[in-house]
Amino acid sequence: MNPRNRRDFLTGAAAASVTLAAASVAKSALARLPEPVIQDSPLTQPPLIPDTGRPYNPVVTLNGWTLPWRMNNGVKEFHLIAEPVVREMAPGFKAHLWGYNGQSPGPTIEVVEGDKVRIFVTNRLPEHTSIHWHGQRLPNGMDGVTGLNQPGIQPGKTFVYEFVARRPGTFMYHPHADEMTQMAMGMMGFWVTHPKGRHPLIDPVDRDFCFLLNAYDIDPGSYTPKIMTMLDFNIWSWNSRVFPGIDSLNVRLNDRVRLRIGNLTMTNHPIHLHGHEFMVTGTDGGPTPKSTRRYEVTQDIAVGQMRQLDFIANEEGDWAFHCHKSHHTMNAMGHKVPTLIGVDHTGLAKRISRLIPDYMVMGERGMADMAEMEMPLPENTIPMMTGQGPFGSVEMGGMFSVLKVRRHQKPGDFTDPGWYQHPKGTVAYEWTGAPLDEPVRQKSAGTGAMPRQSSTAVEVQVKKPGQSHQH
Ligand SMILES: [Cu+2]
Repeated sequence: MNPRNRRDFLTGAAAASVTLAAASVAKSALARLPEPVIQDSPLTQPPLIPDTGRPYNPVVTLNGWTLPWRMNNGVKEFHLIAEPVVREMAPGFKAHLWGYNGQSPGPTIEVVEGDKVRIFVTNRLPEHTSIHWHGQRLPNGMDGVTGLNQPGIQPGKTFVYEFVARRPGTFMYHPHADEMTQMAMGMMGFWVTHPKGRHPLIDPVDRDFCFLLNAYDIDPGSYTPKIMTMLDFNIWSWNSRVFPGIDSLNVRLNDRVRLRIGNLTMTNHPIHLHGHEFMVTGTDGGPTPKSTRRYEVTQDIAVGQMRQLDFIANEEGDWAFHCHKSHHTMNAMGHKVPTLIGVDHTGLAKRISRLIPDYMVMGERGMADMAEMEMPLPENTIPMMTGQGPFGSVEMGGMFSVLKVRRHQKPGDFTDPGWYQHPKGTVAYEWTGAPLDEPVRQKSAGTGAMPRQSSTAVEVQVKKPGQSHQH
């Protein structure tokens, strides 16, 4: 932006704030800041229908919300407050995080391609911060890297970022100041730039959902993430919520649905949708060329990446939607339990319980028991795998939700329709006919390129639950 444009761009009151931002914010300037909106609820808020500026179809942020703006001489003005927050990650489990405007992640920012945007950032953290607008084309001095592009925003100060949202797509924002701490504490948010008018590569959709993948290391019974953890996180969340605290994605049968997902964890997540195939219609660089699109049911999302997945929700039901790394669909506790499948504790447990009355054996038949048990848990901890479905425990945690496709969901209605009522004869059922005979096992030594080498059978000794003899 050349100096002349810059003068045009910074008009009136906002220009005054910019001048003051690097020093202290005077009372007169504060009076002119856009009113910061603080969100108290961790639940999914309805889409924010734009009442000023170019029209667009708003997104729905899963367990989140969109930040309202103020239009000031053709500039969209937003106000973010970086501050400590208490985030309910699931009912019964609260985390002490850092975030923006009352929640972690911060609010989603929605603008339209070509919009002039001014974002005021007030720092109420105990240390300096900054915001990097991940993926955007912008003037170098607005890129938010502390020390490189700007000084850090000191506690109590407000800085102003200004740029034109030049290309449509899916973006994120996060600090670029003491990043290890501030990201581990939950400072991040989503950004969507909608196309102005019809775009050849961006189809209009009926429902547009977005959320961030994030992760924390919070010991059972505690509230604050450990910030030194590099890879071994124990809370795998979508928008700082874990199953069963993640809201379902509720859509109408035959809706065109878009899922925008950004990854600000320290590992990749293969995101898997049941019952439908989607196409990757957008990546970090914006909409994908049509020639590159193909149907998928799982999309891996690497660290720092954004992906936009489009599909038609044309199968009714309650469809699982989750990260396919099985440890990422579990909550804390799962990591340090040894594998005890096949280990018979009979006798041992009885002897130990004489010494420790509360002693309980875990994992002897697999871990599913954990989901059913009324196990005593430390305060502020939710079970490793839980969540009641219509047929019992879903045995999930972490990065898991449900896509609910319903014939009678009204257009624009995002409320939970309840569990799917399966038509008669369309649910897997128990076989009640003749019992299983011992199956005939293949005894052939094999032929061809790789015949069996040894005639000595090597067998793993397996002891099944409820059997005292070996077999
Ligand atoms: Cu994952």
